[in-house]
Amino acid sequence: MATDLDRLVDEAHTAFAAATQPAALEDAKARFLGKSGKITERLKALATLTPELKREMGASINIAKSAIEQLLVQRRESLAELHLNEQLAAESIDVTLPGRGRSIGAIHPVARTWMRIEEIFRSIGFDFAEGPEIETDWYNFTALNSPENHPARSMQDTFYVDCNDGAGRPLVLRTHTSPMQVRYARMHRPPIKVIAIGRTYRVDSDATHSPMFHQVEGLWLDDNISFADLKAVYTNFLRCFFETDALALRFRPSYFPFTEPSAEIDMMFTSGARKGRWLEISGAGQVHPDVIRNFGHDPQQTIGFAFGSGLERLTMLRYGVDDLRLFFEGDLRFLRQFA
Ligand code: 2NL
Repeated sequence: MATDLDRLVDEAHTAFAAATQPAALEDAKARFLGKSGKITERLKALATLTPELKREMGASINIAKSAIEQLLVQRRESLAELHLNEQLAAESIDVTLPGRGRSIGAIHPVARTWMRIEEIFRSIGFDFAEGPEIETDWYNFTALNSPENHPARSMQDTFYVDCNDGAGRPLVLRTHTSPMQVRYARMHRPPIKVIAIGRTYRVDSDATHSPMFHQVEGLWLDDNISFADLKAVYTNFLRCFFETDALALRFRPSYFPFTEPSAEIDMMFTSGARKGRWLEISGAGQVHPDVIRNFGHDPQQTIGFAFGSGLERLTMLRYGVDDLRLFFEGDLRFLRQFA
């Protein structure tokens, strides 16, 4: 009989160990200690025995019963601990991991050029004007002497906005920053010394043209401003911008509807690694008398120059960038170099 009870205790031990969830353990408990469990059945069976045997067997069964109860308590505790450990492992926070941090941004090279230009021209007394990128046809073309049938005014060359200024006049994405200079010149009396920088748009997209690009334009008007002043101002700008005095300038005759005479400005580094060939850097000229009139000023009293340069071109020359498209692709490997 004792061996039968020992086997029963072993059986309970095995059954409890096999239960890996609290609910399964309680099921296993019922099989031994429940109302019709194996221990309970044996206790019930005592009723048919003699008092002598009843006492002896009862004591043995109770010993087995306590052993099973103890096994049950142990298994409950070990399951609880197992569950806690699993939970701790699953929900643990590794405080030694590095933080996510924030990546450090950088100023775009074209924006850097923009800021440098602003610093340089402010240092010699130029004001800065910013204005709309959507312009009327009058400010963008007519005021600047662009003939009505000029190809620059065609849909092939200019982005037209699909609405008008309210008086039926067409709106365009400005093709240069000049309309802002027209606005500024009409709001001020000479002397006028102003720079307009910003985004400009043309229907043009290939290896050397982007539909959006940046322009810087300068305008200096007074009663005696000449090409000599243009040369001095632009030379000073290039020397500051490229941080060298070792550069030469050349003016080549050219044509723009808004200036007369007009010139292309070329520059050349005269020493160092970049020494050697003429680089086109700007257009310029004496502001056309008709344009002065459109400013609301008297061309007999007011004279001066204007110039226009591309920011992307200046940036490429300064940092040695050889492909315009790099500025617009947002490739971090390129941009990080300017951080
Ligand atoms: C170019 C040519 C130029 C101007 C821009 C200008 C502005 C006003 C009046 C007269 Cl409001 N002129 N700007 C003048 C000459 C040339 O730029 O091809 N730049 C990249």
